[in-house]
Amino acid sequence: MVPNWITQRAMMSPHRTALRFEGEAWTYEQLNEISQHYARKLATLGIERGSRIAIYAPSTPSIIHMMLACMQLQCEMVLLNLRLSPYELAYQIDDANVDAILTDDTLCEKLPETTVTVYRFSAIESTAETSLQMDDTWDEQATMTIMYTSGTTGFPKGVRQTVGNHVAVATASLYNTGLRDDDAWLCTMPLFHISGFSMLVKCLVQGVRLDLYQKFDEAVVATELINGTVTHMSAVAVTLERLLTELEARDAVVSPKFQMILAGGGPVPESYLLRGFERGIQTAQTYGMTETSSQVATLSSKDALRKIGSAGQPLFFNHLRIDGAQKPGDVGEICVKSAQVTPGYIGHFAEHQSTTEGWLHTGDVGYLDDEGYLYVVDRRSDLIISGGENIYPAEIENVLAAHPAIKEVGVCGLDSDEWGQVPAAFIVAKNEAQCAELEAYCNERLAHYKVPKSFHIVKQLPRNGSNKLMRRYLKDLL
Ligand code: S0N
Ligand code: AMP
Ligand code: MG
Ligand code: MG
Repeated sequence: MVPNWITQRAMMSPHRTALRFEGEAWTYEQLNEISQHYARKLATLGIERGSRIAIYAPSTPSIIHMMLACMQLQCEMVLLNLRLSPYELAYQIDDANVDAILTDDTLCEKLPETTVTVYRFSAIESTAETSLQMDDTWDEQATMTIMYTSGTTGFPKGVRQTVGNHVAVATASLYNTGLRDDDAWLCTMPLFHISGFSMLVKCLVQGVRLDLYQKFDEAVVATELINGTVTHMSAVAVTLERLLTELEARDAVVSPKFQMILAGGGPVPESYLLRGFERGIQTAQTYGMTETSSQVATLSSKDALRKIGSAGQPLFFNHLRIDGAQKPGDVGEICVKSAQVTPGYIGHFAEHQSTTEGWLHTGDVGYLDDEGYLYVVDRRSDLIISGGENIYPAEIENVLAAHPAIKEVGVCGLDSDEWGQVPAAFIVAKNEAQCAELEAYCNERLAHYKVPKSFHIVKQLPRNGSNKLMRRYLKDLL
Protein backbone atom coordinates (compact mmCIF):
# COMPACT_ATOMS: atom_id res chain seq x y z
CA MET A 1 0.00 0.00 0.00
CA VAL A 2 1.13 3.54 -0.66
CA PRO A 3 -0.58 6.68 0.54
CA ASN A 4 -2.90 8.48 -1.87
CA TRP A 5 -0.27 10.86 -3.35
CA ILE A 6 -2.72 13.63 -3.95
CA THR A 7 -4.25 13.85 -0.48
CA GLN A 8 -0.89 13.14 1.18
CA ARG A 9 0.81 15.92 -0.77
CA ALA A 10 -2.06 18.34 -0.06
CA MET A 11 -1.75 17.54 3.64
CA MET A 12 2.03 17.99 3.68
CA SER A 13 2.43 21.08 1.48
CA PRO A 14 -1.03 22.54 0.90
CA HIS A 15 0.05 26.04 -0.13
CA ARG A 16 3.01 25.13 -2.31
CA THR A 17 2.44 25.77 -6.02
CA ALA A 18 1.83 22.46 -7.78
CA LEU A 19 1.02 23.45 -11.34
CA ARG A 20 1.46 26.44 -13.60
CA PHE A 21 0.06 26.94 -17.07
CA GLU A 22 -0.21 30.12 -19.14
CA GLY A 23 -0.02 32.46 -16.15
CA GLU A 24 -2.47 30.48 -13.99
CA ALA A 25 -1.35 28.50 -10.94
CA TRP A 26 -2.77 25.81 -8.64
CA THR A 27 -1.57 24.76 -5.18
CA TYR A 28 -1.51 21.13 -4.04
CA GLU A 29 -4.56 21.82 -1.90
CA GLN A 30 -6.42 23.15 -4.93
CA LEU A 31 -5.40 20.20 -7.12
CA ASN A 32 -6.61 17.85 -4.42
CA GLU A 33 -9.98 19.60 -4.27
CA ILE A 34 -10.33 19.74 -8.05
CA SER A 35 -9.38 16.07 -8.46
CA GLN A 36 -11.98 15.01 -5.87
CA HIS A 37 -14.61 17.20 -7.51
CA TYR A 38 -14.04 15.48 -10.89
CA ALA A 39 -13.74 12.05 -9.27
CA ARG A 40 -17.26 12.51 -7.87
CA LYS A 41 -18.54 13.55 -11.31
CA LEU A 42 -16.88 10.57 -12.98
CA ALA A 43 -18.45 8.34 -10.32
CA THR A 44 -21.88 9.59 -11.41
CA LEU A 45 -21.00 8.38 -14.92
CA GLY A 46 -20.34 4.90 -13.53
CA ILE A 47 -16.56 5.16 -13.49
CA GLU A 48 -15.14 3.37 -10.48
CA ARG A 49 -12.11 1.63 -9.07
CA GLY A 50 -10.55 -0.60 -11.73
CA SER A 51 -12.45 0.98 -14.64
CA ARG A 52 -10.28 1.25 -17.73
CA ILE A 53 -10.50 4.76 -19.11
CA ALA A 54 -8.87 6.11 -22.27
CA ILE A 55 -7.74 9.73 -22.13
CA TYR A 56 -7.29 11.72 -25.33
CA ALA A 57 -6.40 15.34 -24.69
CA PRO A 58 -3.62 17.88 -25.13
CA SER A 59 -1.31 19.01 -22.31
CA THR A 60 -3.49 21.59 -20.59
CA PRO A 61 -4.59 21.71 -16.92
CA SER A 62 -7.80 19.84 -17.89
CA ILE A 63 -5.91 16.63 -18.65
CA ILE A 64 -4.05 16.91 -15.34
CA HIS A 65 -7.35 17.39 -13.50
CA MET A 66 -8.85 14.32 -15.22
CA MET A 67 -5.76 12.20 -14.64
CA LEU A 68 -5.76 13.10 -10.96
CA ALA A 69 -9.48 12.33 -10.75
CA CYS A 70 -8.82 8.91 -12.30
CA MET A 71 -6.02 8.36 -9.78
CA GLN A 72 -8.40 9.26 -6.95
CA LEU A 73 -10.79 6.59 -8.22
CA GLN A 74 -7.92 4.12 -8.83
CA CYS A 75 -8.82 3.69 -12.48
CA GLU A 76 -6.55 2.38 -15.20
CA MET A 77 -5.75 5.19 -17.63
CA VAL A 78 -5.01 4.36 -21.26
CA LEU A 79 -3.11 7.38 -22.52
CA LEU A 80 -3.68 7.94 -26.23
CA ASN A 81 -1.00 9.54 -28.40
CA LEU A 82 -2.40 12.68 -30.07
CA ARG A 83 -0.46 12.07 -33.28
CA LEU A 84 -2.13 8.75 -34.10
CA SER A 85 -4.44 8.27 -37.07
CA PRO A 86 -8.08 7.23 -36.44
CA TYR A 87 -7.15 3.66 -37.50
CA GLU A 88 -4.36 3.49 -34.95
CA LEU A 89 -6.58 4.96 -32.23
CA ALA A 90 -9.31 2.46 -33.06
CA TYR A 91 -6.83 -0.42 -32.67
CA GLN A 92 -5.75 0.76 -29.21
CA ILE A 93 -9.28 1.52 -28.01
CA ASP A 94 -10.36 -1.94 -29.12
CA ASP A 95 -7.28 -3.76 -27.81
CA ALA A 96 -7.55 -2.08 -24.42
CA ASN A 97 -11.29 -2.82 -24.24
CA VAL A 98 -11.83 0.47 -22.45
CA ASP A 99 -14.96 1.30 -20.46
CA ALA A 100 -15.05 4.94 -21.57
CA ILE A 101 -13.06 7.62 -23.35
CA LEU A 102 -12.49 11.05 -21.84
CA THR A 103 -11.62 13.72 -24.36
CA ASP A 104 -11.02 17.39 -24.68
CA ASP A 105 -13.90 18.97 -26.61
CA THR A 106 -11.55 20.27 -29.29
CA LEU A 107 -10.38 16.75 -30.19
CA CYS A 108 -13.71 14.93 -30.28
CA GLU A 109 -13.88 14.88 -34.09
CA LYS A 110 -10.48 13.25 -34.35
CA LEU A 111 -11.65 10.13 -32.53
CA PRO A 112 -12.67 7.14 -34.69
CA GLU A 113 -16.22 5.81 -34.72
CA THR A 114 -16.57 3.62 -31.65
CA THR A 115 -19.17 1.85 -29.60
CA VAL A 116 -17.40 3.01 -26.44
CA THR A 117 -19.00 5.95 -24.62
CA VAL A 118 -17.09 9.18 -25.15
CA TYR A 119 -17.31 11.88 -22.48
CA ARG A 120 -16.19 15.36 -23.46
CA PHE A 121 -14.57 17.35 -20.68
CA SER A 122 -17.41 19.89 -20.89
CA ALA A 123 -19.99 17.12 -20.39
CA ILE A 124 -18.11 15.86 -17.34
CA GLU A 125 -18.02 19.41 -16.00
CA SER A 126 -21.81 19.66 -16.15
CA THR A 127 -22.41 16.25 -14.55
CA ALA A 128 -23.70 16.17 -10.97
CA GLU A 129 -21.41 14.89 -8.22
CA THR A 130 -21.94 11.61 -6.38
CA SER A 131 -21.00 11.72 -2.73
CA LEU A 132 -17.82 9.70 -2.36
CA GLN A 133 -14.97 9.32 0.13
CA MET A 134 -11.50 9.12 -1.45
CA ASP A 135 -9.26 6.20 -0.45
CA ASP A 136 -6.37 7.12 1.85
CA THR A 137 -4.15 4.45 0.39
CA TRP A 138 -3.61 3.01 -3.05
CA ASP A 139 -2.85 -0.53 -4.09
CA GLU A 140 0.78 -0.71 -5.22
CA GLN A 141 0.08 -3.59 -7.62
CA ALA A 142 -2.80 -1.80 -9.33
CA THR A 143 -2.28 -0.62 -12.88
CA MET A 144 -2.31 3.17 -13.01
CA THR A 145 -1.39 3.80 -16.64
CA ILE A 146 -1.29 1.90 -19.90
CA MET A 147 0.84 3.24 -22.73
CA TYR A 148 1.06 1.69 -26.16
CA THR A 149 4.49 1.13 -27.59
CA SER A 150 5.10 -0.22 -31.03
CA GLY A 151 6.41 -3.74 -31.40
CA THR A 152 8.50 -5.63 -33.96
CA THR A 153 5.39 -7.27 -35.42
CA GLY A 154 3.86 -3.89 -36.17
CA PHE A 155 1.12 -4.36 -33.60
CA PRO A 156 1.48 -1.93 -30.68
CA LYS A 157 1.54 -3.41 -27.19
CA GLY A 158 -0.27 -1.85 -24.24
CA VAL A 159 2.31 -1.62 -21.44
CA ARG A 160 1.00 -1.58 -17.87
CA GLN A 161 2.63 0.71 -15.33
CA THR A 162 1.51 0.14 -11.76
CA VAL A 163 1.28 2.56 -8.85
CA GLY A 164 4.36 0.78 -7.48
CA ASN A 165 6.28 1.21 -10.76
CA HIS A 166 5.66 4.95 -10.70
CA VAL A 167 6.61 5.29 -7.03
CA ALA A 168 9.80 3.35 -7.71
CA VAL A 169 10.89 5.80 -10.44
CA ALA A 170 10.05 8.88 -8.42
CA THR A 171 12.08 7.46 -5.52
CA ALA A 172 15.02 6.27 -7.59
CA SER A 173 15.31 9.52 -9.52
CA LEU A 174 15.45 11.49 -6.27
CA TYR A 175 18.65 9.66 -5.34
CA ASN A 176 20.12 10.79 -8.61
CA THR A 177 18.97 14.37 -9.01
CA GLY A 178 18.44 15.46 -5.40
CA LEU A 179 15.68 17.88 -4.61
CA ARG A 180 14.98 21.30 -3.19
CA ASP A 181 11.57 22.69 -2.31
CA ASP A 182 11.81 25.42 -4.92
CA ASP A 183 12.63 23.04 -7.78
CA ALA A 184 10.31 23.14 -10.78
CA TRP A 185 10.07 20.94 -13.87
CA LEU A 186 9.28 22.46 -17.21
CA CYS A 187 7.10 19.99 -19.05
CA THR A 188 6.81 20.18 -22.83
CA MET A 189 7.02 16.41 -23.27
CA PRO A 190 3.71 14.74 -24.10
CA LEU A 191 1.86 13.49 -21.01
CA PHE A 192 0.79 10.42 -22.98
CA HIS A 193 4.43 9.27 -23.03
CA ILE A 194 6.22 8.14 -19.90
CA SER A 195 8.73 10.98 -20.49
CA GLY A 196 5.95 13.47 -19.69
CA PHE A 197 3.79 11.44 -17.30
CA SER A 198 6.79 10.59 -15.09
CA MET A 199 7.31 14.33 -14.55
CA LEU A 200 3.78 14.66 -13.25
CA VAL A 201 4.40 11.73 -10.88
CA LYS A 202 7.70 13.18 -9.64
CA CYS A 203 6.06 16.51 -8.99
CA LEU A 204 3.28 14.93 -6.93
CA VAL A 205 5.44 12.50 -5.01
CA GLN A 206 8.38 14.83 -4.48
CA GLY A 207 6.33 18.00 -4.04
CA VAL A 208 7.92 20.07 -6.76
CA ARG A 209 6.16 22.36 -9.23
CA LEU A 210 5.20 21.39 -12.77
CA ASP A 211 5.21 24.16 -15.38
CA LEU A 212 3.10 22.75 -18.18
CA TYR A 213 3.20 23.69 -21.86
CA GLN A 214 0.91 22.46 -24.58
CA LYS A 215 3.69 22.42 -27.18
CA PHE A 216 7.45 22.64 -27.30
CA ASP A 217 8.43 26.15 -28.36
CA GLU A 218 12.17 26.80 -28.22
CA ALA A 219 11.76 30.57 -27.88
CA VAL A 220 9.52 30.21 -24.83
CA VAL A 221 11.67 27.50 -23.25
CA ALA A 222 14.88 29.50 -23.80
CA THR A 223 13.35 32.51 -22.05
CA GLU A 224 12.29 30.39 -19.05
CA LEU A 225 15.78 28.94 -18.73
CA ILE A 226 17.49 32.30 -19.09
CA ASN A 227 15.18 33.76 -16.44
CA GLY A 228 15.68 30.77 -14.16
CA THR A 229 11.96 30.28 -13.52
CA VAL A 230 12.41 26.49 -13.69
CA THR A 231 15.21 24.21 -12.52
CA HIS A 232 14.72 21.01 -14.55
CA MET A 233 13.33 19.88 -17.87
CA SER A 234 13.30 16.76 -20.04
CA ALA A 235 14.11 16.69 -23.73
CA VAL A 236 14.72 14.42 -26.67
CA ALA A 237 17.61 15.12 -29.04
CA VAL A 238 15.42 17.12 -31.45
CA THR A 239 14.05 19.50 -28.80
CA LEU A 240 17.47 19.84 -27.16
CA GLU A 241 18.99 20.84 -30.49
CA ARG A 242 16.22 23.39 -31.20
CA LEU A 243 16.74 24.91 -27.76
CA LEU A 244 20.52 25.12 -28.20
CA THR A 245 20.16 26.78 -31.59
CA GLU A 246 17.81 29.33 -30.04
CA LEU A 247 20.20 30.11 -27.16
CA GLU A 248 23.10 30.38 -29.60
CA ALA A 249 21.15 32.77 -31.81
CA ARG A 250 20.50 34.95 -28.77
CA ASP A 251 24.10 34.51 -27.60
CA ALA A 252 22.61 33.70 -24.19
CA VAL A 253 23.50 31.48 -21.26
CA VAL A 254 20.92 30.01 -18.90
CA SER A 255 20.41 31.18 -15.32
CA PRO A 256 22.62 29.51 -12.67
CA LYS A 257 19.32 28.58 -10.98
CA PHE A 258 18.64 26.18 -13.84
CA GLN A 259 20.06 22.78 -12.88
CA MET A 260 19.70 20.30 -15.67
CA ILE A 261 18.11 18.84 -18.74
CA LEU A 262 17.29 15.15 -18.66
CA ALA A 263 17.84 14.01 -22.25
CA GLY A 264 16.86 10.62 -23.63
CA GLY A 265 14.22 8.71 -25.54
CA GLY A 266 16.88 7.94 -28.16
CA PRO A 267 20.55 8.66 -28.85
CA VAL A 268 21.75 12.12 -27.80
CA PRO A 269 24.74 13.31 -29.87
CA GLU A 270 27.75 14.26 -27.74
CA SER A 271 28.08 17.52 -29.64
CA TYR A 272 24.74 18.63 -28.16
CA LEU A 273 26.02 17.97 -24.65
CA LEU A 274 29.12 20.09 -25.36
CA ARG A 275 27.07 22.89 -26.94
CA GLY A 276 24.91 22.79 -23.80
CA PHE A 277 27.93 23.36 -21.54
CA GLU A 278 28.74 26.50 -23.56
CA ARG A 279 25.26 27.79 -22.66
CA GLY A 280 25.58 26.90 -18.97
CA ILE A 281 23.43 23.78 -19.30
CA GLN A 282 24.17 20.47 -17.61
CA THR A 283 22.62 17.80 -19.77
CA ALA A 284 22.16 14.45 -18.09
CA GLN A 285 21.87 11.69 -20.62
CA THR A 286 19.30 9.17 -19.47
CA TYR A 287 18.27 5.69 -20.57
CA GLY A 288 14.80 4.32 -20.06
CA MET A 289 11.65 3.23 -21.81
CA THR A 290 7.92 2.78 -21.47
CA GLU A 291 8.47 -0.72 -20.00
CA THR A 292 10.68 0.69 -17.21
CA SER A 293 8.31 3.57 -16.41
CA SER A 294 11.08 6.04 -17.48
CA GLN A 295 14.73 6.49 -16.47
CA VAL A 296 16.72 3.45 -15.24
CA ALA A 297 20.20 4.91 -15.73
CA THR A 298 21.20 8.55 -15.76
CA LEU A 299 24.55 10.30 -15.91
CA SER A 300 24.98 12.62 -12.93
CA SER A 301 26.37 16.08 -13.50
CA LYS A 302 29.62 15.30 -11.65
CA ASP A 303 30.41 12.73 -14.35
CA ALA A 304 29.11 14.79 -17.25
CA LEU A 305 32.49 15.42 -18.91
CA ARG A 306 34.45 12.47 -17.57
CA LYS A 307 31.87 10.03 -18.92
CA ILE A 308 30.49 11.95 -21.85
CA GLY A 309 28.48 9.70 -24.15
CA SER A 310 27.41 7.42 -21.32
CA ALA A 311 23.83 7.12 -20.07
CA GLY A 312 25.31 6.86 -16.57
CA GLN A 313 25.09 4.40 -13.74
CA PRO A 314 21.85 2.65 -12.89
CA LEU A 315 19.60 4.65 -10.58
CA PHE A 316 20.18 3.28 -7.10
CA PHE A 317 17.27 0.82 -6.96
CA ASN A 318 17.90 -0.58 -10.43
CA HIS A 319 20.01 -3.46 -11.56
CA LEU A 320 21.54 -3.55 -15.05
CA ARG A 321 23.19 -6.48 -16.77
CA ILE A 322 24.53 -7.02 -20.26
CA ASP A 323 23.35 -10.36 -21.58
CA GLY A 324 26.26 -12.67 -22.27
CA ALA A 325 28.94 -10.17 -21.20
CA GLN A 326 31.98 -11.76 -19.52
CA LYS A 327 33.73 -8.53 -18.57
CA PRO A 328 33.31 -4.76 -18.66
CA GLY A 329 33.17 -3.45 -22.20
CA ASP A 330 31.57 -6.59 -23.66
CA VAL A 331 28.64 -5.60 -25.86
CA GLY A 332 25.27 -7.33 -25.59
CA GLU A 333 21.59 -6.87 -24.87
CA ILE A 334 20.80 -4.49 -21.99
CA CYS A 335 18.70 -6.19 -19.30
CA VAL A 336 16.98 -4.44 -16.40
CA LYS A 337 15.70 -5.75 -13.08
CA SER A 338 13.88 -3.34 -10.79
CA ALA A 339 10.61 -2.36 -9.20
CA GLN A 340 10.15 0.01 -12.15
CA VAL A 341 9.73 -2.77 -14.70
CA THR A 342 6.22 -3.35 -16.03
CA PRO A 343 4.42 -6.47 -14.81
CA GLY A 344 3.28 -7.00 -18.40
CA TYR A 345 0.95 -6.09 -21.21
CA ILE A 346 -2.77 -6.02 -21.88
CA GLY A 347 -5.01 -7.05 -24.78
CA HIS A 348 -3.48 -9.16 -27.57
CA PHE A 349 -0.18 -9.31 -25.70
CA ALA A 350 -1.60 -10.07 -22.25
CA GLU A 351 -0.06 -13.56 -22.30
CA HIS A 352 3.43 -12.33 -23.23
CA GLN A 353 5.88 -12.38 -20.34
CA SER A 354 7.63 -9.03 -19.92
CA THR A 355 10.49 -10.54 -17.93
CA THR A 356 12.52 -13.75 -17.71
CA GLU A 357 13.54 -14.60 -14.15
CA GLY A 358 12.80 -11.02 -13.26
CA TRP A 359 14.90 -9.53 -16.04
CA LEU A 360 13.46 -7.29 -18.75
CA HIS A 361 15.29 -7.92 -22.02
CA THR A 362 15.19 -4.46 -23.57
CA GLY A 363 16.34 -5.44 -27.06
CA ASP A 364 18.75 -2.49 -26.90
CA VAL A 365 22.45 -3.17 -27.27
CA GLY A 366 25.12 -1.66 -25.05
CA TYR A 367 27.93 -2.24 -22.59
CA LEU A 368 28.92 -1.36 -19.04
CA ASP A 369 32.39 0.07 -18.49
CA ASP A 370 34.66 -0.94 -15.60
CA GLU A 371 32.90 1.52 -13.29
CA GLY A 372 29.41 0.28 -14.21
CA TYR A 373 28.50 3.16 -16.54
CA LEU A 374 26.10 2.26 -19.32
CA TYR A 375 26.82 3.00 -22.97
CA VAL A 376 23.95 2.38 -25.40
CA VAL A 377 25.42 1.45 -28.76
CA ASP A 378 22.42 0.32 -30.75
CA ARG A 379 18.66 0.35 -30.47
CA ARG A 380 16.27 -2.58 -30.56
CA SER A 381 16.43 -4.36 -33.90
CA ASP A 382 14.89 -2.33 -36.73
CA LEU A 383 13.42 0.30 -34.38
CA ILE A 384 13.35 3.74 -35.95
CA ILE A 385 13.24 6.70 -33.54
CA SER A 386 12.04 9.91 -35.16
CA GLY A 387 12.04 12.94 -32.89
CA GLY A 388 11.59 10.67 -29.85
CA GLU A 389 8.65 8.79 -31.41
CA ASN A 390 9.19 5.08 -32.00
CA ILE A 391 8.35 3.48 -35.32
CA TYR A 392 8.70 -0.18 -36.22
CA PRO A 393 9.11 -0.83 -39.95
CA ALA A 394 6.48 -3.58 -39.78
CA GLU A 395 3.78 -1.04 -38.88
CA ILE A 396 4.38 0.80 -42.15
CA GLU A 397 5.00 -2.37 -44.18
CA ASN A 398 1.68 -3.85 -43.00
CA VAL A 399 -0.15 -0.75 -44.25
CA LEU A 400 1.62 -0.49 -47.60
CA ALA A 401 1.43 -4.23 -48.32
CA ALA A 402 -2.37 -3.86 -48.46
CA HIS A 403 -2.13 -1.31 -51.29
CA PRO A 404 -3.22 -2.84 -54.62
CA ALA A 405 -0.20 -1.52 -56.54
CA ILE A 406 2.33 -3.08 -54.18
CA LYS A 407 3.82 -6.54 -54.50
CA GLU A 408 6.44 -6.33 -51.74
CA VAL A 409 7.64 -3.63 -49.40
CA GLY A 410 10.48 -3.09 -46.94
CA VAL A 411 10.98 -0.10 -44.62
CA CYS A 412 14.10 1.13 -42.86
CA GLY A 413 15.31 4.26 -41.10
CA LEU A 414 17.48 6.85 -42.82
CA ASP A 415 19.53 9.46 -40.95
CA SER A 416 17.89 12.85 -40.76
CA ASP A 417 19.29 16.16 -39.52
CA GLU A 418 15.81 17.24 -38.51
CA TRP A 419 14.46 14.14 -36.72
CA GLY A 420 17.47 11.89 -36.04
CA GLN A 421 15.98 9.19 -38.25
CA VAL A 422 13.04 9.02 -40.64
CA PRO A 423 11.38 6.02 -42.32
CA ALA A 424 11.91 5.26 -46.01
CA ALA A 425 9.95 2.69 -48.04
CA PHE A 426 11.36 0.37 -50.71
CA ILE A 427 8.72 -1.03 -53.00
CA VAL A 428 8.45 -3.74 -55.59
CA ALA A 429 5.41 -2.67 -57.58
CA LYS A 430 2.77 -4.91 -59.19
CA ASN A 431 1.80 -2.19 -61.56
CA GLU A 432 2.35 1.54 -61.98
CA ALA A 433 2.72 2.93 -58.41
CA GLN A 434 2.59 6.69 -57.92
CA CYS A 435 4.63 7.80 -54.91
CA ALA A 436 2.26 10.70 -54.16
CA GLU A 437 -0.66 8.23 -54.10
CA LEU A 438 1.23 5.95 -51.70
CA GLU A 439 2.05 8.87 -49.45
CA ALA A 440 -1.60 9.93 -49.32
CA TYR A 441 -2.57 6.32 -48.59
CA CYS A 442 -0.15 6.25 -45.62
CA ASN A 443 -1.18 9.71 -44.41
CA GLU A 444 -4.72 8.50 -44.03
CA ARG A 445 -3.80 5.38 -42.07
CA LEU A 446 -0.70 6.25 -40.07
CA ALA A 447 0.44 8.94 -37.66
CA HIS A 448 2.22 11.50 -39.85
CA TYR A 449 5.61 10.91 -38.26
CA LYS A 450 5.38 7.30 -39.49
CA VAL A 451 4.71 8.20 -43.12
CA PRO A 452 7.84 7.40 -45.14
CA LYS A 453 9.74 10.53 -46.12
CA SER A 454 10.73 8.81 -49.35
CA PHE A 455 9.39 5.99 -51.53
CA HIS A 456 11.78 4.05 -53.73
CA ILE A 457 10.59 1.71 -56.48
CA VAL A 458 13.06 -1.18 -56.74
CA LYS A 459 13.29 -4.44 -58.70
CA GLN A 460 13.71 -6.68 -55.66
CA LEU A 461 14.22 -6.56 -51.92
CA PRO A 462 17.27 -7.96 -50.13
CA ARG A 463 16.34 -11.35 -48.64
CA ASN A 464 18.37 -14.09 -46.96
CA GLY A 465 18.41 -17.81 -47.79
CA SER A 466 15.14 -18.38 -45.94
CA ASN A 467 13.52 -15.51 -47.84
CA LYS A 468 13.49 -13.22 -44.78
CA LEU A 469 13.64 -9.51 -45.53
CA MET A 470 17.04 -8.08 -44.54
CA ARG A 471 16.11 -4.52 -43.69
CA ARG A 472 19.65 -3.44 -42.94
CA TYR A 473 20.57 -3.86 -46.63
CA LEU A 474 17.69 -1.72 -47.91
CA LYS A 475 19.86 1.42 -47.72
CA ASP A 476 22.24 -0.15 -50.24
CA LEU A 477 19.48 0.06 -52.87
CA LEU A 478 19.65 3.87 -52.81
C1 S0N B 1 9.94 16.78 -31.21
C2 S0N B 1 8.50 17.26 -31.10
C3 S0N B 1 8.37 18.35 -30.04
C4 S0N B 1 8.12 17.84 -32.46
O1 S0N B 1 6.84 18.34 -32.40
P1 S0N B 1 6.39 19.79 -32.96
O2 S0N B 1 7.56 20.59 -33.40
O3 S0N B 1 5.47 20.38 -31.92
O4 S0N B 1 5.58 19.36 -34.24
P2 S0N B 1 4.12 19.83 -34.69
O5 S0N B 1 4.09 21.32 -34.75
O6 S0N B 1 3.10 19.16 -33.85
O7 S0N B 1 4.07 19.21 -36.14
C5 S0N B 1 4.80 19.77 -37.23
C6 S0N B 1 5.12 18.66 -38.24
O8 S0N B 1 6.15 17.84 -37.70
C7 S0N B 1 5.73 16.49 -37.70
N1 S0N B 1 6.30 15.83 -36.52
C8 S0N B 1 6.04 16.11 -35.22
N2 S0N B 1 6.76 15.31 -34.43
C9 S0N B 1 7.46 14.50 -35.25
C10 S0N B 1 8.39 13.45 -35.00
N3 S0N B 1 8.68 13.08 -33.73
N4 S0N B 1 8.95 12.85 -36.06
C11 S0N B 1 8.64 13.23 -37.33
N5 S0N B 1 7.77 14.20 -37.63
C12 S0N B 1 7.19 14.83 -36.59
C13 S0N B 1 4.23 16.55 -37.63
O9 S0N B 1 3.63 15.36 -38.11
C14 S0N B 1 3.93 17.75 -38.48
O10 S0N B 1 3.92 17.38 -39.84
P3 S0N B 1 2.50 17.19 -40.62
O11 S0N B 1 1.89 18.55 -40.66
O12 S0N B 1 2.90 16.62 -41.93
O13 S0N B 1 1.69 16.22 -39.79
C15 S0N B 1 7.52 16.07 -30.78
O14 S0N B 1 7.62 15.09 -31.77
C16 S0N B 1 7.81 15.50 -29.42
O15 S0N B 1 7.29 15.97 -28.42
N6 S0N B 1 8.67 14.45 -29.38
C17 S0N B 1 9.05 13.78 -28.12
C18 S0N B 1 8.18 12.60 -27.84
C19 S0N B 1 8.65 11.89 -26.56
O16 S0N B 1 8.34 12.31 -25.46
N7 S0N B 1 9.41 10.83 -26.73
C20 S0N B 1 9.96 10.03 -25.63
C21 S0N B 1 9.29 8.65 -25.59
N8 S0N B 1 10.08 7.76 -24.74
C22 S0N B 1 9.88 7.67 -23.43
O17 S0N B 1 8.97 8.28 -22.91
C23 S0N B 1 10.87 6.81 -22.62
C24 S0N B 1 12.11 7.60 -22.27
C25 S0N B 1 11.87 8.62 -21.19
O18 S0N B 1 11.07 8.38 -20.31
C26 S0N B 1 12.55 9.93 -21.27
C27 S0N B 1 12.82 10.51 -22.51
C28 S0N B 1 13.42 11.74 -22.60
C29 S0N B 1 13.76 12.43 -21.44
C30 S0N B 1 13.49 11.88 -20.18
C31 S0N B 1 12.89 10.62 -20.08
C32 S0N B 1 12.71 10.03 -18.72
O19 S0N B 1 13.21 8.93 -18.49
O20 S0N B 1 12.10 10.68 -17.86
P1 AMP C 1 9.92 3.93 -25.74
O1 AMP C 1 9.55 2.56 -26.16
O2 AMP C 1 9.18 4.97 -26.48
O3 AMP C 1 9.80 4.03 -24.31
O4 AMP C 1 11.44 4.16 -26.17
C1 AMP C 1 12.52 3.64 -25.47
C2 AMP C 1 13.66 3.35 -26.40
O5 AMP C 1 14.39 4.55 -26.70
C3 AMP C 1 14.69 2.44 -25.77
O6 AMP C 1 14.34 1.08 -25.86
C4 AMP C 1 15.93 2.77 -26.61
O7 AMP C 1 15.91 2.09 -27.84
C5 AMP C 1 15.77 4.26 -26.86
N1 AMP C 1 16.56 5.04 -25.89
C6 AMP C 1 16.14 5.54 -24.72
N2 AMP C 1 17.13 6.21 -24.10
C7 AMP C 1 18.22 6.13 -24.89
C8 AMP C 1 19.56 6.62 -24.82
N3 AMP C 1 20.00 7.33 -23.79
N4 AMP C 1 20.39 6.33 -25.84
C9 AMP C 1 19.98 5.61 -26.89
N5 AMP C 1 18.74 5.11 -27.03
C10 AMP C 1 17.86 5.37 -26.04
MG1 MG D 1 7.12 4.26 -27.76
MG1 MG E 1 6.53 23.21 -34.46
